[in-house]
Amino acid sequence: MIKKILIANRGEIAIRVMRTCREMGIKSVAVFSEADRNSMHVRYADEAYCIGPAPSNESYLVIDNIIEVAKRCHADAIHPGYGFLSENAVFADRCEQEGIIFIGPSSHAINTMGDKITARKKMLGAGVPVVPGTSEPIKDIDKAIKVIKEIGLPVMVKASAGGGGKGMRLIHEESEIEPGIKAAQSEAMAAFGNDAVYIEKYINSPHHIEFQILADNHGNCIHLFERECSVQRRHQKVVEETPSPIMTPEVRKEMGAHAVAAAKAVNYASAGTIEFIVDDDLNYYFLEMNTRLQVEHPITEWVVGVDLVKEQINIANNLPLRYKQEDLKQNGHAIEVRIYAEDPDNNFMPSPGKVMHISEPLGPGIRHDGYVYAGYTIPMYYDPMISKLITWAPTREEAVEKMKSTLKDYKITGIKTSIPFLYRVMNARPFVEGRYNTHFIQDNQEALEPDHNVRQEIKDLAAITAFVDYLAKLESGKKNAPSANGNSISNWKAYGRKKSITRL
Ligand code: MV4
Repeated sequence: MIKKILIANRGEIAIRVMRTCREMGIKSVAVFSEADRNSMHVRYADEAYCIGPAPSNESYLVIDNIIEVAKRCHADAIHPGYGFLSENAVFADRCEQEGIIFIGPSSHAINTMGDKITARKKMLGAGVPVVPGTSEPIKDIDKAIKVIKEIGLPVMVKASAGGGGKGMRLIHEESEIEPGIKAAQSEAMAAFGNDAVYIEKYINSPHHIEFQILADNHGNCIHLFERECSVQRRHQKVVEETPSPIMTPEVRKEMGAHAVAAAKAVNYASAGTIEFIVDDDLNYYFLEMNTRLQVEHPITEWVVGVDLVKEQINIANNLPLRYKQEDLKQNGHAIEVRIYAEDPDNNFMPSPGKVMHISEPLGPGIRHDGYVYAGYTIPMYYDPMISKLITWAPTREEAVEKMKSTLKDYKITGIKTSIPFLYRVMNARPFVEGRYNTHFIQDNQEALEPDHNVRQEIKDLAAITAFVDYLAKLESGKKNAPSANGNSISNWKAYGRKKSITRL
């Protein structure tokens, strides 16, 4: 049984994993870069070791240094968190060679799913729907043109070694096919050292819906339902929620079964996520599998009532899954927002620096996974995500309202954060009504602008003023007809007073 785990990560996820270790009576070991000496994950762990200078390719990504610490402190296992080495098959293999348990899937599963063309082929074999397209690397442009004519334009060219939006290209018309494929190939070579690209039919305005799965080393696999992750900005998720507002019980059941089939096709063991793109008619297609614990795992934990890190550790201990599919159900509604140290009112510029004050929200139905504290300086070397706020309520409507009031309660000074932007997302009508897809942020730019509420008030006032004017004109025969202009001073006063309470 695992008694000591090295957490090969930093920030909120390192602490998240350590909490479950503590709960399970497992010792935790932190590793840290020179920029992270004062980081909370170092303080939280039972032991901590420096593994190199600030840049992650000299610390959190150096396999030899991490393995050396694990051996020196006799850790039984390594949890990679997300990012860094979490989907590195070489690292998973190396752990095994060194007799250390990698808390994650096999290198075979990581490799198969990491290569998108191989993954597509596997899914086709397993009867999982994939986007119509090619399942071999494009070699011959004339053949590619023929295939594209069959599929129909527009299409996407994607790098086989890419994923998460990296190495993608949209092709609208025939003249773009040849240059598009060539450019995609050379970009893929430069970015990944692998020029294999494939083609998919372009799905317009899709939803991003993913299924959480858990699989053990005994052939058992279950899904823990979906997460709706369509609110994204530049392929970065901003908000995630479960259940998806567009899902039906029938489609959920079918997609869940396909997610399990996808995991079984690569003999998956551990926690994993199957990403689908879904169109408005709820046609769904496998996109990729993430072979790690994801940032947004807490919403699933809350609605399904499962500690995913605990299950990962149990699976790594070779225990059989303790849940059967029939045991699981979705209870209530959870929403997560990602809080970044960036300035949403200045083109999302990174805003590292010293946190002067932080008052984290508390209360029923609120979870906060973070790591920063007052006096802490956020280093500029890593991901700018500083925390995740999760709300739960019996209904979606209440979970949204709770998130709005929780964002109002959350105060951080010293740095800029995306909190005001997230509030505007929670307030935007398409989000409130649950009618949004991956174009949500683009399609609602005006409503998501800093002074939207103030501007809306000006527009409302203008409309009222015009209406009063109109009434005045209708009554123009009468004496002392009210003049809109005559009233406007008090309107501006009202506006000035309101501004301070409306503005976030
Ligand atoms: C697509 C697509 C439309 N059609 N593939 C972007 C991230 C990567 N995981 C795949 N992505 C997309 N693939 C086809 N055939 C549209 C996207 C896409 C997207 C997908 C999910 C969430 C947000 C997105 C934003 C833009 C484009």
